[in-house]
Amino acid sequence: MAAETPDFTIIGAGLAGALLATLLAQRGRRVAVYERRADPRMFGYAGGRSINMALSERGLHALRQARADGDVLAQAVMMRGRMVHPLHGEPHLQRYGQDDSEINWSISRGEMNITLINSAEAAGAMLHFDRNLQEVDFVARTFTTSGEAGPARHAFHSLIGADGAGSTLRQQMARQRDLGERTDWLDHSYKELEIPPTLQGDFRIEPNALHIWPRGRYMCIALPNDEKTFTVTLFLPNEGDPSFATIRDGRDARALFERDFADALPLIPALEADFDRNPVGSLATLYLQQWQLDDLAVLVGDAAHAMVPFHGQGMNCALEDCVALADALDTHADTATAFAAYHAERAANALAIQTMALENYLEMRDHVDDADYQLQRQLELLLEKRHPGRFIPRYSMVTFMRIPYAVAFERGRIQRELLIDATGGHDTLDTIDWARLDAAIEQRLTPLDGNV
Ligand code: FAD
Ligand code: 8RB
Repeated sequence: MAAETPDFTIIGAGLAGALLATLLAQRGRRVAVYERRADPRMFGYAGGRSINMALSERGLHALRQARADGDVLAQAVMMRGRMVHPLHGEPHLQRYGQDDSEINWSISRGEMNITLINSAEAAGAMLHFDRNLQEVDFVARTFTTSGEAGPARHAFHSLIGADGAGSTLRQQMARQRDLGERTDWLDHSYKELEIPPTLQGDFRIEPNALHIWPRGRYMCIALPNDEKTFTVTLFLPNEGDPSFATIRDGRDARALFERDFADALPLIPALEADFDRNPVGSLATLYLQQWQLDDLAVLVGDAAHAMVPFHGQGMNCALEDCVALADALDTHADTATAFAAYHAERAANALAIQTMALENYLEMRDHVDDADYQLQRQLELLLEKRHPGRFIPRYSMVTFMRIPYAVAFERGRIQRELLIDATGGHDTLDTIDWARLDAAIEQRLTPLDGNV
C-alpha cells in the first residue's frame, strides 16, 4: 500500500477522469487515477479505429480551464451545420448558428484522451493503467484492483467515479445504499461504418459539416476525422422493417443502402465488411437519484447520467460536471458538503440534457426534412437577431452557451409554443403577425444576463 493516501482517487482515465485529475491537481490536490485499460500512449487507443465526437462550447470551456483546449483544437475539424441528404433531391446545409462563430468541432476521442492524460500527469496526478476496480471496502477505506501485474489493494480518502456508463464504483456504492437507479433502453441501436479518403487523399464529401440522412424512423449520420475519413453511424429500430432484426448482415445492409441511402453507398466501399465486423451498439438513458456516498464517493459523467447520443452532449456534459465538482471542492472545505452541492447543481441539468437528447433523435431523423420545421427554424434565427439576449434557439443555448441545461430546456419549451403559434397556417414568414409575436416574446421571455 502506498505510503501517502491521495486526497482524491479517480476511477477511470477516460475523458471526464483525465480532465478532473488535471483540474484537481492544478489546484494542489493529491490525485491518483486508476484506469482499467492499458496506457493509450504506449499501446495505441483501444479499439484502433478512429472514433470522432462533437465538441461544443461546454466541453471546450472545460478544456480551457485545464489549458488543454489548444492541443485538442489543433486536431479538430470545424462543423458549420447539418448537411441534410434527403431521399430525393440535393443535399443542403442547415447552419447550426448565425455564422462561423457558432460552430461545432469534430475531434478524435483517442487523441483527446491522450492529450488529457498528458495534462493530468503534467499537473502532478499519479496515473495507474491496467488497474481494473474490483471491490470497495467503504469502512476500511480501501479498494481492490486487478491487472496484468496481479491483484492489489489501495487506500483512499474519497473516490470519484469517472468509470463510464457501466460504472463498477456505482455498483459498489449501490451495495451501501439504494441509489435509485433506472436504465431506460432505447428501442433503437447503432452500427458504425467508414467513409475512407479519396485516392488523392482528400475528404470524399464536404468536411465542414455533420452529415445527416434523415429517413423518418431511422437515419445515418457522418462526422469528419482529421485523417480525411468520416465515421458513419447507422441508427435503426431494433424491431420492425427495416430494423436490426431484418438488416442482419452486410448483404442486407447493401440492399438497404441501395434503396434508402443511395448517395452514401458509393462513399462506403467496405460497407459489407464494416457491417459484418462491427457490433450493434445499444443505447440507453441512465437515471440515478443519488450520485454520492457521504465523503466516500461521488460519480461524474456517464457513470452518473449516461444519455442517448442525439444531441452530441454526453462528453460535453461530463466535462462540465468536472468543472462543477472542482469548483464545489474549492468553495466547500468539507468534502461531503462539496459533493452534495455538486449534485444539487448538476442533477436537474443532467435530466434536462437527457430529455433533450431523446427529443433531438426525432428532430434529426424526421423533422429536419419538413417544411414546417424549416420555417420555424428560419423564424427562430431571425427572432434571435430581433430580440438579442432574449430569444435564443434551443440548439444554440445547448451548444454555444453555458447557461444551465435546465434553463435551456425551460426557455426552449416557451419558445417552441411561440414558434408553433406564430407559424401555424403560414408557409412563409411574410405573413407573420410581428406585433403580436414581439409582444408575446417580451412578456414570456426574460432577458438572459450577459456573460453566459
Ligand atoms: P468514458 O469516456 O466511458 O470513460 C470511462 C473510463 O473508465 C474508461 O477509460 C474505462 O476504461 C474506465 N473504466 C471503466 N470501468 C473501470 C473500472 N472498473 N476500473 C478502472 N477503470 C474503468 N458525446 C459528445 O458530447 N459528443 C459526441 O459526438 C459523442 N459521440 C459519441 C460517439 C460514440 C461512438 C460514443 C460511444 C459516445 C459518444 N459520446 C459523445 C458520449 C461520450 O463518449 C460520453 O458521454 C463520454 O465519453 C463520457 O465520459 P466519461 O469519462 O464519463 O466515460
Ligand atoms: N454515440 C452529435 C449532434 C446533433 C446534430 C444535429 C448527434 C454516435 C454513439 Cl447522433 C449524434 C449529434 O442536431 O444536427 N451533434 O453531435 C453526435 C451524434 O452521434 C455521435 C457521433 C454518437 N454518439 C453511441 C454513436
